[in-house]
Amino acid sequence: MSRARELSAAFSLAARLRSGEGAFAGWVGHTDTAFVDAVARTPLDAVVLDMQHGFLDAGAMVAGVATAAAAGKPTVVRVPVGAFATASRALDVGAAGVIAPMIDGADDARRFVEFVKYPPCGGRSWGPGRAMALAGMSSPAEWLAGADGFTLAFAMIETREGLAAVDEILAVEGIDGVFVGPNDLCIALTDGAKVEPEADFLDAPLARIAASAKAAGKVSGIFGGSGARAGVLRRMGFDFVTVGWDVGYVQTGIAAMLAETREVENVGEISDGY
Ligand code: 3PY
Ligand code: MG
Repeated sequence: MSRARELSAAFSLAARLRSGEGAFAGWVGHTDTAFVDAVARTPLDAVVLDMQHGFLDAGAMVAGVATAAAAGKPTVVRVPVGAFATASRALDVGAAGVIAPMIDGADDARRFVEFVKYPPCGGRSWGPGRAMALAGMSSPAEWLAGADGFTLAFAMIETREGLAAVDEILAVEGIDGVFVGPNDLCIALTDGAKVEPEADFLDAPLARIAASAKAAGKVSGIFGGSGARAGVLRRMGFDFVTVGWDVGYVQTGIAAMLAETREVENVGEISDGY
């Protein structure tokens, strides 16, 4: 039996993305594990826990990873800018991947790898007890031999410098893929004039990033602000696409329900005396 098949579903993401199957993930910045559980128990393939702009501290991240794993879903943790030690910690407690924001070049990428890949590729410190438990693995030797392969290190491309250096970043050993932040990329490319993550002028650079990752034999991810946009981004060639975000799920759900409510209220479809 292959190592990938011995792992629990919480660690299935790397193999899935490398096979070209692609994955859609939910996006959670809130701390409540009941909310993480609700997102994990949808048909989405994975859950991103956002420690950069979301509200999760280390405790909420640990609980969120465990909650999604219990629902059979992998988590990818986005850490704050430069918080590479937090990325190590997320992997130690069972995240299937980590996203480092604002990576501007190969030097930033190598510093990130130093924290999230074991020697000889990086200098990740040993302490994966919780991750091994969630993976259903008891042999430290087996974990050491396999972990770099089944956990994903994503470098975020969301600055002018990062975009210009995307091939060098992808060439860094230990970087498994890039993840695009289209909001910041739009701000950067318009010198602060616009935050329009779905603007047409972004399509060419986005398609180029996805193609560069494929050419490098690595995976590409991106933040998709809506269901429709996520579909477009997947078609554009991205492997790992997030779909909306938690507050958006509540707001769009309520807006859709209220629209239904108003329609029925106005046409009087319910003939039960009201
Ligand atoms: C961006 O679009 O800049 C992101 O970081 C996604 O959250
Ligand atoms: Mg960003």
